[in-house]
Amino acid sequence: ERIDEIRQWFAERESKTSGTDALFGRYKDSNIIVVQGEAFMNFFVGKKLNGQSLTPNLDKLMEDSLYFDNFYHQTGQGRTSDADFSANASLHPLPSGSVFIRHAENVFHTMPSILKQQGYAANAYHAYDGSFWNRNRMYKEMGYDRFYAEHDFEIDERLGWSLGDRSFLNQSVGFMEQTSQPFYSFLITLSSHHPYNLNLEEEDRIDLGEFQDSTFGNYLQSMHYLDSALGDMVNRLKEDGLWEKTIFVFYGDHDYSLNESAAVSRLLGGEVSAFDYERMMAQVPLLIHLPDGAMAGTYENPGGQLDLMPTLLPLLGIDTADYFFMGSNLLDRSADKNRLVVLRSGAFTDGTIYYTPSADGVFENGICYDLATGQQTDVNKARAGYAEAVNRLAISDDIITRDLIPVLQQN
Ligand code: GP9
Repeated sequence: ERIDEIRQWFAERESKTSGTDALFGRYKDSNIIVVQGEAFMNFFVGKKLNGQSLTPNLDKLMEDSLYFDNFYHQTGQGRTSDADFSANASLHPLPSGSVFIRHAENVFHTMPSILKQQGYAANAYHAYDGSFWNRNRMYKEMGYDRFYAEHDFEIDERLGWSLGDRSFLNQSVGFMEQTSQPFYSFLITLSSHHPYNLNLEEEDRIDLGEFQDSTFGNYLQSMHYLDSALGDMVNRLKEDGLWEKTIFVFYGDHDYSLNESAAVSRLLGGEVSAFDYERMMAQVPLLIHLPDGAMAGTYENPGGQLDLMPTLLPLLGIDTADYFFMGSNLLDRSADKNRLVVLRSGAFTDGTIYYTPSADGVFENGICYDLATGQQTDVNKARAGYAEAVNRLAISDDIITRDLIPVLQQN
């Protein structure tokens, strides 16, 4: 019975979208490079500190990219591994623990495995101990050809936990140059990990002013460094002739583990309400650069990490209808009226309201905000969304904990 209910949910969701977007298949056989940025949030993107741009390279990249500025991380206790799982399997992470550790042996419809069937090479890159978050095992199960971990890199820039992002991204592009095309490359940066106190070269430093010698200041500094490393990576991809053959994606993985709403208010030059701050802590940037720079602009429709695969695969001409993805295509605007971004906490948004659950789990005790005003509104406006959010999380949990994809696939 439960299997039928779950099948029904996917079938109904499918029938509510046109299933196509204007760009379907336009970038067939392009390479895909996805960079997942450690603790990289959205609130400082495009902002200035003491007259200096915090993210000058992303700002420039945005000029010919799609920038989703109402995009949410959907992670739980599995942090970086949850972001990876959400983006590469389009299911919600678990309410406790990490899917990478608890259910690595399961069958999932993953980005590398789907692209491998289309003749792609698929590699993962992360310059740290390969056993962290059970990646050695999980990446094999997910279908990557190879996982380039710490021992594959020359540690010629020691920073934070391991190799500095600048060298990591640069050496990773070197490996990609040796890889048959088309390829899918998934990279996870690391230098900007908490507690953010990096011993940086003078040229990577910015004047932190009032935030000097604070963890918040160090955070902004480490984000600026990652932005700079990304800029160098993009330049190298352009020099090497890969840029025009590649869909390049950057998104942040999760929040920054700080409670700094007063500092954020000062950075942004205006009082940030408790609700604004809560929402900021849930938002990360998503940038997609298409090979011909098409569709550039800022997109305000809400989205989340689960939407990555359903958005990217159609660009390559891959129909996602047969896969059990819980996310939806951000470029299929016919899906907007049914769009609901559900966070692991149970919070959700449809782009007009944002619901925050209460700790006791009673619907009426949660808070519903009207996004047009930023003010609290009648909680009943969130009733339908709440039922759907609870349903989605339960479906995803059942699929994962009972390894249901092989069963769901049977006719
Ligand atoms: C380590 C890195 C950190 O490999 O991914 O993970 P986090 O602590 O941010 O979840």
